[in-house]
Order: sequence, then C-alpha cells, then structure tokens
Amino acid sequence: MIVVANRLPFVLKQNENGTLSRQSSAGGLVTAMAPIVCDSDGIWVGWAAIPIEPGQEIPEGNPDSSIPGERLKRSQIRPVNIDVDVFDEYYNGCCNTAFWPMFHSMPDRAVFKRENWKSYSLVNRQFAEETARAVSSCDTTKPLLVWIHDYHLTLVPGHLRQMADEGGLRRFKIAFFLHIPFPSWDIFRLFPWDDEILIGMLGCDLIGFHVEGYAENFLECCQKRLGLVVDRERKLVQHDGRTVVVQAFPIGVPFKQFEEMAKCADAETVDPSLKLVLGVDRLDYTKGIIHRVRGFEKLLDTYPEHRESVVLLQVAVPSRTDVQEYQELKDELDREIGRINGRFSTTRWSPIRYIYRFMKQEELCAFYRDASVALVTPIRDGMNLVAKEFVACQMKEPGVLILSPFTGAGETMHEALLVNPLEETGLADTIHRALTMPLDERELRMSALRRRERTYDVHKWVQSFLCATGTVENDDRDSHLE
Ligand code: ADQ
Repeated sequence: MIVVANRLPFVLKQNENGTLSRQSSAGGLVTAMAPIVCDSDGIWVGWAAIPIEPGQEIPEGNPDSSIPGERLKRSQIRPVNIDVDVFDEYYNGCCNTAFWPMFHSMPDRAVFKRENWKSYSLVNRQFAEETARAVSSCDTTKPLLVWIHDYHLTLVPGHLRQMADEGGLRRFKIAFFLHIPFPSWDIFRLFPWDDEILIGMLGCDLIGFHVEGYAENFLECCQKRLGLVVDRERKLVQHDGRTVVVQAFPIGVPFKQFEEMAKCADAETVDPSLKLVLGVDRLDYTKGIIHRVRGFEKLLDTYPEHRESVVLLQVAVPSRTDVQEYQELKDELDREIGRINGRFSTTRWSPIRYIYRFMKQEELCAFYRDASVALVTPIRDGMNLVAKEFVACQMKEPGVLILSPFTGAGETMHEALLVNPLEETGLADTIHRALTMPLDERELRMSALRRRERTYDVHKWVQSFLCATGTVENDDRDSHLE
C-alpha cells in the first residue's frame, strides 16, 4: 500500500550539525495508518515540513520502536519537497482559507484567490509525481493500492489516473478518504474550481466519506455539475468509462489504547468536590467554542445551584496560528473567558479553567476519565474524535456526552444528549440535564456508547475501507453500524 497524506507520520527536525532527526507525531491518521504501512512494507508519501537539501537524508527508522511512525524504514518514506512560498499559498491560502470553510458550509469565511488555486494545483501535481515514482518502485507481482487522504489532495487521484492511462505505470487501485464534511450542492457550487475538484476526485476507484449524507452530497454534485450518470441507491458514478464507488466509512479511535491510557493516567485531575465539564478541541471556528462558553455562562445564570460546584475545563490546542482569523478567534475566546470568570469567580472558585497548548494523550485521557460531562458542540465537524476518545476513557462512574448533531459522530452516537450548539438556552438546559442525570440512566447510555466504539474502532475502519477496495478479504460480514 502507498499512503499519500499532506504530512509524513513524524516531524522532521534539523539538528545543529545539519543532520535530520525524527520526532514522533500523534494524531488519528498516523495512529490508524502507520501500523498498516509498517506491516505491509508499504510507502508513505507526505510533505517534509522542512526543506531537504541535496545530500541530506531522512534518518533511518528504528525497528525496535513501539511507535509505528518511527519504525518505518527510510526506503518507506517519500518526502515531497515544496517551495516555501508555494506551500504558503497552497496550505494557508487554499486549504485553510477556501476548502476548510467551504467544506464546513461556511462560505462567508472563504477567500478565493486564483494564485492560491494555482499553487494548490501545482502541489497536488508534485504529490502525484512523487506517488508515481513510488508506484514504479513497488513489486509488480503483488496487487497495489494507493490510498490518498483528505481535502489537501483532491486533484492527486485525477493526475495519477492520467499518468496510468498514458502508460508507463503498472496496474494499481486508487482510493481517497475525506476526513471533513462534503457540503451540499448549493454550497459546493460557490467554489470557483468546483468542476476540477470533482474530476480530480473521480480519478479514484473508491471514494470514502465519514457518513452517508456527505456521500450523497458528493453524488448530487457529480450529477448536477458534471452531468454524470449517478446511481444514488448503490452509490456509484459513471465517469470516463469507469465506475467509481462512493461509500460511508465512519472513523473510530484506537479504543483499547485510550482505555489503557486512562487506566494508567495520573490520579484525580480535579478537586473531587467539583464536577468537571470538559471541552477539548483544536482552536478552530468550526468547533463552536465561543458559543459553548456562553452556553456555560447561561447555565450559571439560569441554574445558580451549579455555582461553586461545577467547573468548565476548556483545553484548546493552537491551530493554524499563521491565519488571521484564527488569531482573532483566540483573542475573542481569551476575552470571553476573562469576562465570564470576572463575573462569577469567588475567592475559592472560578467557573472556567482554560489550557491553550498541545497536551500529551496520557494527560488528555486523565481529563476524559474524570469528566462528568463532555461538551462536544461543533457547528460543523466531519466526525469528531474527541467524543469517541471521551467514551473510551469513561471507565469510572459514567459521565454524559453532550453532542452536536452537526458532527458525523452525532449520526451514530445515539445515546449522547444531542443539542443545537448555536442556541445558548438549549445548551444551558442540556448541561443542567447532564449534571443532574440519575446514575442508572448514565450507565445505560455510556455502556451502549462504549460497546459501539469498542467494536467500530479505528482498526475496524481501516479494515472496512480496505475490504471495499478489494485489497483484503472481509473478516466480518456484519460491518454496518447500528
Ligand atoms: P480535527 O478537526 O483535528 O480532525 P477531531 O476529530 O476532534 O478534529 O480530532 C482532534 C484530535 O486532536 C483528537 O485526537 C484530540 O485528542 C486531539 N487534541 C485536541 N486537543 C488537543 C490538545 N490540547 N492537545 C493534544 N491533542 C489534542 C479532522 C476532522 C474531524 C475528523 C478527524 C478524523 O475535522 O471531523 O473526526 O479529522 O477523520
């Protein structure tokens, strides 16, 4: 297998003597994919993050490491070197400022610039060329799958297909998985390069989305924009004499790993006399954090009995700090939290604790384990792994998951309390309901949530996707979510 993703499964660092070293990077994609690439002796194509000078070499992997990204041999890593200015236009200009808001159905936030699109197209071509070189280096006696990830690389399948059709490349399958939502036709059509994106993605044999709704949106866009023949029932598109399969594969988390980390994590993270309400997010406007803290303020206004007995812990990891909109969001959140704390704090209690930094997974797991309530309230989110990580770590007295229906997770985690994150009174009422929910109801809801997430974990997700490509055999016919 060849995995193609924006980033490599580790961060490259330049040492003082000019040599490179690997630093491990966590994250769902790496956790899910790195072991498979290791075990199948596959290849990972990704952006190198720092310029690699001629003569500089990727450091050799460590076969004894327990971290799959570190085990990968040098020959399994294909870095894509991208000019710094081109990268800025591709990543910040196009991926973060056009694709991200558009695909999250927030067109007002999108900025379209022709030069950014040109850089996006150029970088996608570079990725395709590096992938083609990787294809050529693979053993021709074995079947080969190229699995491309996410919105950064929508044009790569089309380029690869063209290279294969023009000859010179062995037979292989191309698959793509989109980790964010796919918007409806009336939003998608606002993208000035909507047709090129669709045609790029249709270079695949299989296209995966988190939930059915995103797959249906994609099919509708193919029909309306490109006039293609689409079978909505069986989720197939006819394009260029081929049939492209479109399917939903809801992603899971490494459940057992999170459960284990929660068991081993530090004791008590919070004063036992307080109930912990937890928010964990990348600091991103799609995650609904401002509405969340205002909903919590409303709770303290409407239900004063929770004052001095509940604390909201908001953990936010800095994200896209080069983009002005994200800097403004941080300033607004700082102000809102300061205002609410100023309003309600007493000599021995403040309503909101706020951590703005990257945290080790072990530290996060202790919070997930000790929280009475998890507030997962994005305005829009492809899936949302935090909801699933929380459930995996809830092994003490069960808490309650509050979830936005505008997330992929909201479509399968039926036992959560669903709430519209945009309306503060409803949010406050739902937090109150969670904080006062009887133990037997909490147990019932949490055990059902845990059962589902334990079964449909990230390994199951990879397995189902690979089965659909025809590269591995299905080990479980009953692979549909309840
Ligand atoms: P993200 O938008 O990054 O992922 P999410 O699915 O919630 O959103 O994953 C966030 C990850 O970051 C979680 O694994 C979480 O543990 C971690 N994290 C959050 N705060 C952290 C902190 N302070 N320190 C360290 N780690 C932190 C995209 C899509 C999602 C989709 C995933 C996977 O936007 O919708 O679920 O990909 O497909």
